[in-house]
Amino acid sequence: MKRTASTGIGVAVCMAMVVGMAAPEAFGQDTRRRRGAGQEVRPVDLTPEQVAQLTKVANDRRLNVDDLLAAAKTFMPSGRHDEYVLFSSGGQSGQVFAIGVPSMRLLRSIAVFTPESWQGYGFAGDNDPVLESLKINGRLVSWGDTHHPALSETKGEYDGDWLFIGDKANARVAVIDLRDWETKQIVKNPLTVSDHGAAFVTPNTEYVIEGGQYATVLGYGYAPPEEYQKHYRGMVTLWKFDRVRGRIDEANSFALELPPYWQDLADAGKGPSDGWIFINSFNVEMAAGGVERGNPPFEAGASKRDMDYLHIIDWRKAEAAFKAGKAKAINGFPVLMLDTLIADGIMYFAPEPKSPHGVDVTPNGQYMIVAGKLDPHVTVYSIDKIKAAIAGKKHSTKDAYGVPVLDFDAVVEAQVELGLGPLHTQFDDKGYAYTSLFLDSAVARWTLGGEYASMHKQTPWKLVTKTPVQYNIGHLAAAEGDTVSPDGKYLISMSKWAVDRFLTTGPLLPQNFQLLDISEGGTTMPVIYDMPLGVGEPHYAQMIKADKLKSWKVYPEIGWNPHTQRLDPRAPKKGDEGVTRDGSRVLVKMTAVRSHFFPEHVEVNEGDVVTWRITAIESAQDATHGFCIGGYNINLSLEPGEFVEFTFTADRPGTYPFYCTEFCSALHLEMMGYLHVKPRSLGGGE
Ligand code: K7E
Ligand code: CUA
Repeated sequence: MKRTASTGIGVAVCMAMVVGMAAPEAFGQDTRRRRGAGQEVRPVDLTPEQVAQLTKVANDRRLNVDDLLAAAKTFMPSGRHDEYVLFSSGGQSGQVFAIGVPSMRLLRSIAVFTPESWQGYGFAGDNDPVLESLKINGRLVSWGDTHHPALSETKGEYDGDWLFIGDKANARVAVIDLRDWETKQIVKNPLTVSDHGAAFVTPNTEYVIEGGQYATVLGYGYAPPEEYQKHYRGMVTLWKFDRVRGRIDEANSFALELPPYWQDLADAGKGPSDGWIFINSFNVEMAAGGVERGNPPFEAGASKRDMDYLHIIDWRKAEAAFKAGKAKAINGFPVLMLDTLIADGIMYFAPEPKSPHGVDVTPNGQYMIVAGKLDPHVTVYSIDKIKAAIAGKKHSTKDAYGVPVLDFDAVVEAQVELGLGPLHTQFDDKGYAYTSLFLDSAVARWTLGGEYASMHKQTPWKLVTKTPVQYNIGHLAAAEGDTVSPDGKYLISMSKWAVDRFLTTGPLLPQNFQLLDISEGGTTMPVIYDMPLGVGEPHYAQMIKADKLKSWKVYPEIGWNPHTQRLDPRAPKKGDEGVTRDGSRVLVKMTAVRSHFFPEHVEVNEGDVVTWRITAIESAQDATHGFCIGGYNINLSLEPGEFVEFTFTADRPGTYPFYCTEFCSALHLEMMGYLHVKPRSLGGGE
């Protein structure tokens, strides 16, 4: 490119922006100081001057040596990429958040149960397929309470292909494709209103597990609270996952009827416990509440007994019973009833200290760790002992519905005293387990026993250290922490209260994600980062090695339909644009490229039903366009190669500018056009 001395830079900048090259040198910047991914880094050898400089910065900012080390462990130079990605639930925001570790930078939100305009999720005109998928019994339910994300697994390892997440409020499970990080499917549980133990996967993602929580009359039935024990029931649903289609296969999914205890979290067995599902429960008392009638409140009534029941379910036997036609349809969905579960030996209970929250299977599949929030211990169950107890019929009692209860002493391996309010447990590569202590506001590190003790030469089942966190930790998530081979290194404390950790943001405060360095063993386990997350209350998260993700940089072909994940024959091609009419139905075929839409004027009559198709004919990474029509509640994200179709009724006459909502280029503001809706009074719509 030729340039004159006086105007060269300006022309170069303009040209680069118009053709869309991301060419920083054209902006006259010094790019040499900015390091890129993979660029060579020279070892640090501080000169006395640099030491003095660093010391001055530390003292000016009142940082101590631990702070400097923490900063060095988490700082990510521009252009360098994080080693892990944390996929976190977004709580009441209904979304999923992706966060880089160790930098703790928010990389993206993924819209799941709540319409989100930046991603154009739920803003594609009338009958938007996203909004259709969010309807429950015909009513739009446009938010979710996301709790537990689950990465798909192959042989017990995260494979980086899919992410599942449950909506506690509305008993839904979503499927996210990790190639384009978009929600592809939402299934609504036809049995229950709300859930909690969702989502968890079996080691080869045969099933996505959705456990329930608050008992109800299955299938949206009705019964008064006096008939709680008779008519209310719990459930767990096994959603069959079809990897080829990348969808939950509803026709081959089924559920199990459970007693009206409040089932809580679930985990799938692996290795020696593969084929089993473990689910906690509380309110075995079947308290029906009713403070207003002089009854004890739920919180007291549900905590009277010392023991609740760990549900131990043989999912392969359950699958066989389902395939043998033993399920009964409730609201059109197949359910294996309690009598079948008992007769076929599909489900057993084991007593567990009262009001437990988490159940977590160790990486070797040998032990199930149950944390009882009202008990200072974690209780460790052994799968070998469980199997032996079932085979040897060591169940001297039954529950009120006839489910055999295995003898506590026959199945328990150890109880480890950790502190107040243990909730959830994660694992590392050094034979340690990590348990969140809600009431203590701490993370406890303790030793596993069995083969872990011999392998790591450690005293089994023993508390090693506790690190205080701020404050009220719920879940925790370790690097690859739910796999058969956790990485250690990092652990996130999902602290529920922040209180004084950040600037006060009004009475509503952010959550506090705290990063702990767990790379050293023993009593060293410092907090090295506090990340405020002011967008909802996340519950659980999973952390995957970033190089396992196979994310697309752009859609594979121009005209790609993300709903079907293939090229769409309806996608307008360049040169094929235009507006056609068939009676009162109008078809708009449009392309979008830096920096114009084609066509730029679209003329319709009041009352026309307009189908509008846009292809983003871009193949450069990050060359995303938006498309909005103000006043019609329409906004799209048109990622490179993407095809979008939407339909709406042009029932509001006027002159509507439409424009690109993503700052895509220097002439982005010019990337616009007009929708002309001719009023009936002027002959439109006749
Ligand atoms: Cu908040 Cu897993 Cu729903 Cu525990 S859950 S904290
Ligand atoms: Cu396209 Cu802004």
